[in-house]
Amino acid sequence: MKSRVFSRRDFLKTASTISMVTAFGGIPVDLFASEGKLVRFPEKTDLILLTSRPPQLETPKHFFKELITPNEALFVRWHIANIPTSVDLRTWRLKIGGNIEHPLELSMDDLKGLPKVSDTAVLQCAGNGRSLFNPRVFGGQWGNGAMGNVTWTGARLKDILAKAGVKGDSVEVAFNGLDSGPLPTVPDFVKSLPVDKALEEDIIVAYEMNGKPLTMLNGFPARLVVPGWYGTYWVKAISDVTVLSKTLEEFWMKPAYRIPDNPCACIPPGTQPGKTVPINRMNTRSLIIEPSQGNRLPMGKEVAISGLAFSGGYGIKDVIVSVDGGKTWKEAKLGKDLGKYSWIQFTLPWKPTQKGQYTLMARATNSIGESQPFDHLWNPSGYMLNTIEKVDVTVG
Ligand SMILES: Nc1nc2c(c(=O)[nH]1)N[C@H]1C(S)=C(S)[C@@H](COP(=O)(O)O)O[C@H]1N2
Ligand SMILES: [Mo]
Repeated sequence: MKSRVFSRRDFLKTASTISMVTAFGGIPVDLFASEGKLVRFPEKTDLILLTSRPPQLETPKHFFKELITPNEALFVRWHIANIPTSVDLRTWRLKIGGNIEHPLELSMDDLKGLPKVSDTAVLQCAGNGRSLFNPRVFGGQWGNGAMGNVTWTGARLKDILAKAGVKGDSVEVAFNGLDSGPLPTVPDFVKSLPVDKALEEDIIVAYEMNGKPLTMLNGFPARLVVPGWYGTYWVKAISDVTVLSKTLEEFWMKPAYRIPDNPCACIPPGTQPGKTVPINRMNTRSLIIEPSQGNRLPMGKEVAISGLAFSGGYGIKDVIVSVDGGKTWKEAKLGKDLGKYSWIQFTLPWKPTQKGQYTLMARATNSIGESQPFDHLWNPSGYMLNTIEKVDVTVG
């Protein structure tokens, strides 16, 4: 039986160190917030600080050279200040209630007794890249480091719900974790999925990340994994699953985390949307990791333009790369395929033969033809950024 304990003091110690540094701010020149202040929280390596209470920590760019994001480097995002700092597995239970036949309380051993499944899946915050929105929008000013690719292992939500017996008139399934607001007026972080979505094969209650127990900050002892969908649904430190016979309309589902109800989830910059829907599946993205914005490259020497691409559960068909600001394109070579929810690495060798300024671009297309726009699409919450990025380099 395992329990993971950080004293409140450990956290406070970290927090007080942090309060002495200046808060992260400003729009990064690079598309990653490489300029931000680094901090180290329990079980994590040095990450870029956005806020300390609640912790919002961004992954530094160099970790994106890796196919799998190490546990200690995965970004951290909590919404409300009282986050769990220790969980005792002797008393922890996952409670299943609401519109079901048999209320359940599962221990970690019960959960581990269910068929064990793994998904390698990108976890990405809906607001990843928000600092690049113009006009600027409210919310955490993330660079592009609020994402990671992790192998998640746990029990299928579907198997858990089958044990509980979901009643026929159910509409949604809601998920709550052990975190709470600092005051009763701060809404608890509760999210819901349509019942058909919740019963999909690939949704898991994960108790391992990359073969190890979850880190405290990434949701120990268990979290929801909704492959292909934005991180907001991946409820951490999960404690309650409640089947509902109506739509959940609490704060974190409405008005928060909603997008304009149209195919691009976008509206003219600065305007207000009409109808909105809860944010859901991720769009297609590619990011150039090397070289970086502003790099100087030698002439006549081959370099690799490399990066990663992913889409909301349909796998990447191809990535094309331009070195002339989008006039001409070449298809990049794709790396090892870890499945439709994983990101895939791409690389294109390039030997510049003339001095000058070059604008590198990458554009991914998924297996159902979804791709990336050339222009910034705008929405008032700064969600779903997937513009084709430009990386300017100098040769010679
Ligand atoms: N309990 C709980 N789960 C949560 C959140 C939260 O605030 N509380 N934030 C969500 C959001 S918006 C994101 S992007 C992911 C971030 O997961 P990570 O901290 O493991 O990177 O957790 C999700 N799960
Ligand atoms: Mo998020």
